[in-house]
Amino acid sequence: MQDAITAVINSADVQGKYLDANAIQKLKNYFQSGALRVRAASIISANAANIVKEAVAKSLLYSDVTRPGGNMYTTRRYAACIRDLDYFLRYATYAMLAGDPSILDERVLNGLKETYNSLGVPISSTVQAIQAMKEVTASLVGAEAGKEMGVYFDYICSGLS
Ligand SMILES: CCC1=C(C)/C(=C/C2=NC(=C\c3[nH]c(/C=C4\NC(=O)[C@H](C)[C@H]4CC)c(C)c3CCC(=O)O)/C(CCC(=O)O)=C2C)NC1=O
Repeated sequence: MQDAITAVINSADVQGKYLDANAIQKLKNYFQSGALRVRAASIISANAANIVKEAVAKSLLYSDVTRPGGNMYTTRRYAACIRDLDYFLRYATYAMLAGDPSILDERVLNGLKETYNSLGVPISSTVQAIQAMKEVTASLVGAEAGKEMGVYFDYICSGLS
């Protein structure tokens, strides 16, 4: 896993150089948004179950996926879907704290699309649910932090598409 700081330092180190103005600016932006990131993470962790529940209500409930024959039909599969959404929320929060998406590649997206395809988990409905989590989260943490979380929700969606 990388974060905004190691990303900047690794890239300077590869060139055997001190940080240039651009790298310093990246670090400044990251440190300046530090309090915002920590505050957002704390709001999200206190409301995680509700964020998932509201997002499901907005996007999946009473749709084809929850009806007989749908991929969320049966308690076991419904629970697996809720669990997956909670994974996405938790790992997007980690990535937002780190200011870097690499943890999503390593722990979430690696092999996920193939797993979903082989189990018939519909990607488009999953993406809709993640987009709904993005909206619900933004309404809780505010526009600025919501935008930052949105980067990582979108990252998961493009990794699945
Ligand atoms: C931390 C990283 C991580 C992720 C991301 C993960 C995902 C993941 N989701 C799975 C299943 C599943 N995922 C879903 C999800 C959904 N079905 C829908 O219709 C909805 C659109 C959607 C929810 C948004 C369902 C229903 C299953 C069970 C499918 C089945 O067994 O038939 C499986 C197969 C094994 C299992 O059932 O546990 C994995 C590995 N596991 C991990 O360890």
